Amino acid sequence: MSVVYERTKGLNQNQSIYCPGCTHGLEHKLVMEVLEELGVLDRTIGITSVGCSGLMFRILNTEVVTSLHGRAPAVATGVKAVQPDAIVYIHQGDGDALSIGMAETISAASRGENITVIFANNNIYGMTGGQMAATTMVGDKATTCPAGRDASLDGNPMRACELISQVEGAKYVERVAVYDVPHIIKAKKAIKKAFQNQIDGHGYSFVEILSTCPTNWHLDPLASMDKVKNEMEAVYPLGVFKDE
Ligand SMILES: Cc1ncc(C[n+]2csc(CCOP(=O)(O)OP(=O)(O)O)c2C)c(N)n1
Ligand code: SF4
Repeated sequence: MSVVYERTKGLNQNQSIYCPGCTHGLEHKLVMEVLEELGVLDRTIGITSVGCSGLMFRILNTEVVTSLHGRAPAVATGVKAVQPDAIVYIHQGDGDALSIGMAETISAASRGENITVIFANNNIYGMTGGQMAATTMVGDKATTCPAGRDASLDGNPMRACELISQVEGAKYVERVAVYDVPHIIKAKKAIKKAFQNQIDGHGYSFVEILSTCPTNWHLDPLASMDKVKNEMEAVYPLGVFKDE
């Protein structure tokens, strides 16, 4: 009998650290499969942000460096500088990348750092219990906007790909989703391209993945996937924003 599917060597045997229906785990799996297919698992260093995915070191078989909230781009820059042969990537949430870490995100893109960013946009601060994030959509409820985000009071949601694609140093910027198999396949292709760019020395690549947080959205896993498809995609359109 031939083997048609195997667990990627990039994931260890530990139980998932995420809530049921959270897409962080699926995103790690895609990243690890890509790194294994590219043959670079043993020279990859992941940089965690602060947020739920900050615990990714528990389930990954790659090296992982933990950084302070919002500071993953600076840590990734330093790691790449001292280990230029390492494949360095960041997995960070929207609170980390676009709120406390916005300056770092834009600066790393502007410098054209040869790193890969996997940006999980789940519309909310997950780890700390569901506060409004820079990405929270107008009308969506969070603990800090219980009546729903009001643009006149709280500002408008920030669109990462639209912003970062305007930054000169950014080379590849794409937004993907993972709510069904065709989209998962597309997301994996984008992730692979982002890592291939780094291997080829092309510079800064940014992949935004529309993600779920069933726990703080107060939805079950299937309804969460539907929300991404029916609501998030309208505010955050999928596609390639830059490919130089
Ligand atoms: C300097 C600092 N400020 C605030 C916090 C609290 N904090 C921890 S995680 C987090 C937000 C995480 O949200 P996000 O980046 O969207 O990731 P998620 O948990 O949703 O994956 C905040 C505000 C902190 N750890 N450090
Ligand atoms: S709180 Fe949200 S982001 Fe964090 S693990 Fe649970 S579902 Fe995922």
